[in-house]
Amino acid sequence: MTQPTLTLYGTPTSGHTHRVEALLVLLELPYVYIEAPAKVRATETFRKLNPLGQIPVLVDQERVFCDSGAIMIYLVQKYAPDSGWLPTEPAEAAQVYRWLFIAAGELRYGPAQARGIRQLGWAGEHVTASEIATRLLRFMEQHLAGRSFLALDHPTLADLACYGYIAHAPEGGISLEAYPNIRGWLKNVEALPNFKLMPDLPIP
Ligand SMILES: N[C@@H](CCC(=O)N[C@@H](CS)C(=O)NCC(=O)O)C(=O)O
Repeated sequence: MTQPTLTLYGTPTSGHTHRVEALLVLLELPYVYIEAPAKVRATETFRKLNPLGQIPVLVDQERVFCDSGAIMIYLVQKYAPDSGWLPTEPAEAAQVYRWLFIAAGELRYGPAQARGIRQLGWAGEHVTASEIATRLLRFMEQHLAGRSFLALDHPTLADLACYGYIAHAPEGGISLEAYPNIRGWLKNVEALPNFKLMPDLPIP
């Protein structure tokens, strides 16, 4: 297969960007990275790529892909369909999709929101985000009992989608101290060969 020409727009502190970048690295797909902080996202040029003004955005040749979950699914289906990151068997795939939707729901409005409020100037109530985070973390803790990875017995997009904002939850004042299964799962993800870490922000 010819090497793809992929361009990723993102920022280093964005967990949404991180999950896509981690996948690109794990799949050994070469890419160009363009940093797109708020100033860049407000430009007409960027809004042509994503009218929502959000990162990540992936451009593959002339085609533009938005939304981290959609981008990850696209990358696996196009470049690594047999890799196991997104199984084709429907019941297995559903287990992975479940976590992609949790990543866009409870994870985004819980741990990610709390970190955004504390670190990045996002608007919102920390107490509300904290409640959503606690509910999610309690569920994940019991779900991960006896499991190494979130969706299946091997790593999938589910793990990449959830890793960043869980690993960096303490930066938003959400402690992982009470969740040993979650901390074990984070180590399993970090131990994947070639796994790209997300840079730390100071813990408040
Ligand atoms: N559903 C989107 C959400 C992405 C998202 O919220 N990105 C944030 C940065 S982490 C962003 O671009 N926020 C700017 C904005 O919403 O105006 C995805 O999964 O890619």
